[in-house]
Amino acid sequence: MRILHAPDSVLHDPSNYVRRGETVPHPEKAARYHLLLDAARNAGHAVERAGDHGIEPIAAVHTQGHIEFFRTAWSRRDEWPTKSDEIFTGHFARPQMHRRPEGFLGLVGYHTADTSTPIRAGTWAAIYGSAQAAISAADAALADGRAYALCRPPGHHAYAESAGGFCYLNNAAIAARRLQSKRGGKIAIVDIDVHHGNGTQGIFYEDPTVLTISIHADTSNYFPFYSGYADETGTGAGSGFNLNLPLQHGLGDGPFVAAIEQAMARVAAYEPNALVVALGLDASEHDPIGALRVTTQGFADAARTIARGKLPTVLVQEGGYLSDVLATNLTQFLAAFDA
Ligand code: Q9C
Ligand code: ZN
Repeated sequence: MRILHAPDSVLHDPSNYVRRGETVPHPEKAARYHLLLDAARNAGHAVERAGDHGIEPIAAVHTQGHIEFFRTAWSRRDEWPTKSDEIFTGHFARPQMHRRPEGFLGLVGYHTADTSTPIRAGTWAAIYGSAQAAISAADAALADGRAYALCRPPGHHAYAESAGGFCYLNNAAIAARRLQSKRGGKIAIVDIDVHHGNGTQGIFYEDPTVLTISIHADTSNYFPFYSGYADETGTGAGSGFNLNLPLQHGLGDGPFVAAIEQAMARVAAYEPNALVVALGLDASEHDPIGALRVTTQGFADAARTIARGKLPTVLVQEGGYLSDVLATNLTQFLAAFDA
């Protein structure tokens, strides 16, 4: 399988964030890029640097304000009161308090939803490169039937104008719009990251031409908390085109793969022209921030279940954090997908 990646991914390497009330080391480290890339290369896949397709495919998903904010944020750091290698705020816009302010201090909290998406000198280059990997992989999937985008930073918690949950630009959503612009018609997104794909859901919530499905650990006491429930089914023209399949914490391969089977049955009924898989690997039993107990065999079964759909497919890396099995889970997923 072709593996599309962007070396600029490593230019963003966050230090700490607030998790469950505590400041802890940030798990979305640049080391993930090297580990996943080496794993794919050692497994014999064709590793390719992503092309530069410009801002237009990103602007198909994100607002101009969001893009300009992150593109220029580091160059505005003289507007930030403290000098450190990271900009992040404690002020966040709320649903009833959502004016986009002019000043930089307020803009940081307008375009981020939590403490996990700091801005560093290399953040824009890294998130732009990560999005380009998704775009290049979409093109590769239309040419070859499938491709893997090694996206880092990840994307599925990012909304049209809000970063959050380690995510800045929604790579899976960008890939979906790229597929749609090249191939036309309907696109499906199946998100198997252990966290609800809230940003992706939000981006397409009123859109019947992109079916969004997320399988994740129940969010009633787990990030992202404020969405991910089974009664969120879309709105307006998008009614009926969002499906959430929350799983009780601690469940393993059987229920995880069964939920993916249910998702793929819905995808088949929808008859899309292509599929995006938001491929988080943090449902792993060994993931440091996960809440499910999926084994390497479970990920291989998941891959076979998705591949049986026989759709042009872009696999977009989402979460999945450093552990002894992260590399193996990726290579076994890719091997099973291709078999
Ligand atoms: N108190 C992905 O896997 N934890 N993101 C936040 C908030 C954030 C995970 C806890 C977990 C984000 C792409
Ligand atoms: Zn995740």
